[in-house]
Amino acid sequence: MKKSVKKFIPLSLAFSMTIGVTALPMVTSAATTKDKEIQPKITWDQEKGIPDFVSGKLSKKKVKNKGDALAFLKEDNNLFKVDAGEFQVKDITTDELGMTHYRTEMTIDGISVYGSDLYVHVNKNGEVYTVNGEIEPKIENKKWSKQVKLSANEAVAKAESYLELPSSMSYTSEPTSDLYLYQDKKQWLPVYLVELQFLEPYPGREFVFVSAKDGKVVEAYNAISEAAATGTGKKSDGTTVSLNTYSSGGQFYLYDTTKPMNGVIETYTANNRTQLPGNYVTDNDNVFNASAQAAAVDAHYNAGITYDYYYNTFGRNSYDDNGSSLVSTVHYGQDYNNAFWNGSQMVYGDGDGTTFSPLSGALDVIAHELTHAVTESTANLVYQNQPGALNESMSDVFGTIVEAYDGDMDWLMGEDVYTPGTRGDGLRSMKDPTLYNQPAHMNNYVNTTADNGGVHTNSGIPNKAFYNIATKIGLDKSGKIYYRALTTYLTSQSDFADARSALLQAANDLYGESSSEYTAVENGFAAVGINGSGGVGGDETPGSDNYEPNDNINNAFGPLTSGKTYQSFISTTTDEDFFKFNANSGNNVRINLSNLPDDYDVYLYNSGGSLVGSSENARTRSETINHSISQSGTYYVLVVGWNGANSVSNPYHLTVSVN
Ligand code: D38
Ligand code: ZN
Repeated sequence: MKKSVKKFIPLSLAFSMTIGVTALPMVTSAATTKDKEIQPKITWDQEKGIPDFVSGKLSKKKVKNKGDALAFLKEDNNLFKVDAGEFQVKDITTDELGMTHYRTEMTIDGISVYGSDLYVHVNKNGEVYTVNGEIEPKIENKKWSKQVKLSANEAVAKAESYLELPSSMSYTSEPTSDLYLYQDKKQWLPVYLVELQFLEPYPGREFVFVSAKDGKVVEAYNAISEAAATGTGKKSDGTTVSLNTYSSGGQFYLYDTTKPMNGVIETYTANNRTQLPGNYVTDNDNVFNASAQAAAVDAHYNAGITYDYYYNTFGRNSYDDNGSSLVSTVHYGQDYNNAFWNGSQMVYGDGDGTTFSPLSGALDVIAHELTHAVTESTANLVYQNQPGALNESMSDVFGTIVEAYDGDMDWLMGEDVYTPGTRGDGLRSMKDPTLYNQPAHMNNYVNTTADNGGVHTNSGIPNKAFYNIATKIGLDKSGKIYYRALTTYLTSQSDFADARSALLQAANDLYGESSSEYTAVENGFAAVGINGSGGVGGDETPGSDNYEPNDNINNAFGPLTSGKTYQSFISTTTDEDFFKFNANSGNNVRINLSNLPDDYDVYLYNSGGSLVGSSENARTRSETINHSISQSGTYYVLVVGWNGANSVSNPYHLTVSVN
């Protein structure tokens, strides 16, 4: 509430500005000719047009007790005099200066007026020297209590259903429900002010104003955010860090409300069980230094750093860029040697103490998990085969970058928690994936059905490409290029070749096609055997099918460049390869299929999907179709093995010439 600066105001003026408050002959008489120079000082509540702080010699009679104080308000006081209702003394204190303070509340028809606290302050001599607070001068004096139709308990039930709280609530203190007169959109009405304190399903100190007339909620707010606190925590590495916490009911929680999020960063413990999210991690004195708290401190602190990285670097507000809560649970299961993102939150095991120490102790692990969430809400790379390995690689890439953002640069993943008894090792290496049984080149791509098609294995190939790039242009620029590719160009089915294209496009956008950054991406991928297959007519990669999936007319690869030779594979008995090209009416098209390892055939379809040409020579004889185009449009070429013919070792050569 805006208040004017404290200043002397002649009483006549005070009087004229006082609306709805009876005049003050008494105060004038209190300032008798004898002490005329002592004018009361008045500050004003400008919204209500009434004084809210008045100091001076205000009382005529001595005020010795509660009754005198009320009598003063009723008879002597004119500045704060109300037309309706009366005052009740709620509290009396006497301080070390010998002054007595009567805290009163305005009531009408026995109902307290919400927010109408008025203090009467009495000095050692029994003189009222200050009156301050808020009154409501404009309420009608009527039988408000007649309008009350709900009981206090019914109001609690209305508040609970308004907040959609579960039926089995456990309150941290007994709900209260008190009747007040309350102004809602200029209308006065009796309400129950219901206060509910709880920790689940979210930390709440909810104040709900329920109309006592009809049970409607007229106002509600959660006061818990006022409990934000700053504590300290001891991490598993022994360092002490500052933590954003909050206090409630005499306890402190790993609950961070300080970020510009819609949600919060909150950390739970599963208490070595597997129920998620588990229970809040609490502490009595906001110093989270017990050894059993270290895993939670690590998770909470590291989630904050990862949030900061994405927010400060890219303006990304949490994993979904919508400020959603970052929820972590530690002490998941028993001796659990892993960590994961479950689609809604991060989960960390304690490890068995030999293979792993508690996994939240590693910032790269936390950034890895959180990046799975970022990927899920952006490119949404499916967690299988090449897209799955790319998904893994993105998590390792940002695991590395976020750890470096925190001042700890290395090329290993999980080294801070993996095999606590062995120094210098990790789970994966970006620099040399082969150290941990990962391929570092397409020549060694692992075809497997295990681990969703080897997502944690083949990630070594794009990881090594990242290493190649980052060692040329640095982590900052690499992070920008990778983030842009992840959030702007990659899609759910993107494979390694698509990642190359996406990263090249991102590098082009940010630094230009002739920049050293662009070249670094090109060379970084070429060195692991991922060349320009995404670009039409580029070099082919031995042993890999660069144009898959092109198994039907709708995902045909192309448009092909006229006259260029494309190498690819019919890799299974049922594989079919579609390509497309554009041609105009009057063009002559020549399709050549050669270098055949087996009996392959070729077919030509028009844009309507009708067969317009074919070549079905026996055995490994080359195939040729000549066709003159009568209608402009997209045409489709189908390469297929006769009777299941295929080869994963020898690529066919396809050339389409449009003249
Ligand atoms: C090694 C050993 C034992 C267990 C594991 C690995 C051993 O050497 O004996 C299991 N494990 C843990 C991890 N990877 N495999 C580490 C984490 C870290 C580095 C992020 C990891 N977790 C997977 C992920 O987030 O991708 O990579 C968890 C995937 C779970 C999907 N169901
Ligand atoms: Zn992962």
